[in-house]
Amino acid sequence: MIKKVHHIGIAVNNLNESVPVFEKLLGVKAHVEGAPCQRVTEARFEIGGGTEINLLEPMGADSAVAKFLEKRGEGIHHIALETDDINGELKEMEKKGFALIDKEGREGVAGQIGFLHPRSANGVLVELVEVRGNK
Ligand code: CMX
Repeated sequence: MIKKVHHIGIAVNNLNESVPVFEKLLGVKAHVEGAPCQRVTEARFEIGGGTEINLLEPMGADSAVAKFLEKRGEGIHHIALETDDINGELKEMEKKGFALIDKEGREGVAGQIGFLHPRSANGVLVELVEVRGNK
């Protein structure tokens, strides 16, 4: 079952420029942290109800976010939906006809994560998250 929107990921070229913009917009301070497993540096803003807006700056040219920025420019990169059971949810999504990028959950910043391909969700990259310690 999908519990809520966990975060919205936004691709940016430069966190130093974008963090002040989003601090002004959201009225909260960012928590900035490297996420080498995703080849990005993230600035996370918690905006209530445990939902976050995450700015993503690529760590190098091999990052999925670098490729996205090159092709499409800055903007919304993915939405992340929280579930209690990442592997069960990925199986369910596959049964419902969604194309999986990850057959099984893998380690991410917040817990176990898995992606659905944007071609099966109206052009939106969807991440599923089972938050660490929430089970
Ligand atoms: N949202 C929507 N569409 C996207 C997309 C995105 N984020 N990224 C790529 N696409 C589209 C491309 O525009 C392209 O469309 P067309 O075929 O119409 O041109 C298509 O998907 C294929 O894209 P591509 O540029 O050839 O890129 P790849 O196939 O190499 O990779 C994807 C695309 C989504 C499979 C890959 O980026 C991926 O596995 N992503 C999951 C992991 C990830 O994004 N990690 C980043 C950080 C996440 C985090 O910090 O939480």
